[in-house]
Amino acid sequence: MMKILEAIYLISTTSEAQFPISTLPEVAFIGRSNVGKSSLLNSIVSRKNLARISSTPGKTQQINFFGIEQKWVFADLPGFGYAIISKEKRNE
Ligand SMILES: Nc1nc2c(ncn2[C@@H]2O[C@H](COP(=O)(O)OP(=O)(O)O)[C@@H](O)[C@H]2O)c(=O)[nH]1
Ligand SMILES: [Mg+2]
Repeated sequence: MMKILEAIYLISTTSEAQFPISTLPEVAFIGRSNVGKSSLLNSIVSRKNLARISSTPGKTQQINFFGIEQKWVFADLPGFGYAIISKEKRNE
């Protein structure tokens, strides 16, 4: 497998206006809370804690964007499911 050499944190946001503007292919990591989305992202880029992982569901509450070798954008999404957070926050 190809080794990814550069992975940089771009922004965390829930506002579409702040999403990175790019024509690069974007990979979204989506799925239920706590299934290992962030761990998978870290594993792909060989970094332990680029995307924050947690044993508590619902820790990721924004979309976290990462630039990968100026070739791709990875988007780590909050899980849907059983996070204990306010309704307002969830709707965001
Ligand atoms: N046993 C096991 N645990 C994992 C695996 N991947 C992630 N985890 C654990 O599952 C929990 C949730 O992982 P995380 O990547 O934060 O999930 P996310 O909420 O989908 O982003 C953490 O405690 C991880 O250490 C795996 O492949 N096997
Ligand atoms: Mg996560």
